Amino acid sequence: MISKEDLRISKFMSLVLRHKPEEIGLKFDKYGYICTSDLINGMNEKGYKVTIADIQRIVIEDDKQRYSFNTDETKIKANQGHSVEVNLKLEAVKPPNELYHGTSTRFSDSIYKHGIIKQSRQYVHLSADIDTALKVGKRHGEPVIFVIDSQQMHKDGYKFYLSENKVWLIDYVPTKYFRVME
Ligand code: HQG
Repeated sequence: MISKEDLRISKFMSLVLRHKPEEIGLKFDKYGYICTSDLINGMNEKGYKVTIADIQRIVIEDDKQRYSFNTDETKIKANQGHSVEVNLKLEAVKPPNELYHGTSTRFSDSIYKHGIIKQSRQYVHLSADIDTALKVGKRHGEPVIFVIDSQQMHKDGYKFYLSENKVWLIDYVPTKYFRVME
């Protein structure tokens, strides 16, 4: 189990590494990396007392493997979830026959009407298993799971990407490719 303090640190890291590097006066390089020492200094200025050892521990122990270093650990990035355009160097890969999107029942009507849209993020996030999709859905309220016919989408030329931490990413899912899970 992650400690309360590590959770607090990790949440701030998510904010900086996915959405707002400017929060600590930084910018992403084009691949979404920032300098590890700049992250540590910036976090300390914001009152998060972190050392390289804390960051290394969080990167290794994070339950969803949200972050990764470059090989010499001088740079760090988030593996997915960005709202800022970054190049994650992902190549399109063949998806499993079905994927899952967990969301809240309050979005169902709009999803049936418009399809699954990426909203503020760089991609729509899909899960490979039902359990994970359920957890994602519960973050938003009463959960509902949409089953995606990824096999047909792939045949029809849609591109699927797999992030380093195994989240499936896609630009958009039109309504004809999903059904609600009973
Ligand atoms: C919904 C977490 C209305 C969509 C998770 C979702 C994930 C629509 C919400 C990652 C819609 C966006 C991403 C439409 C989609 N009308 N609502 N047409 N199309 N939506 O948080 O997938 O713990 O940006 O269903 O585990 O929930 O942060 O996306 O409910 O992997 O690492 O709009 O974030 O990871 O919400 O979650 P989000 P998400 P972390």
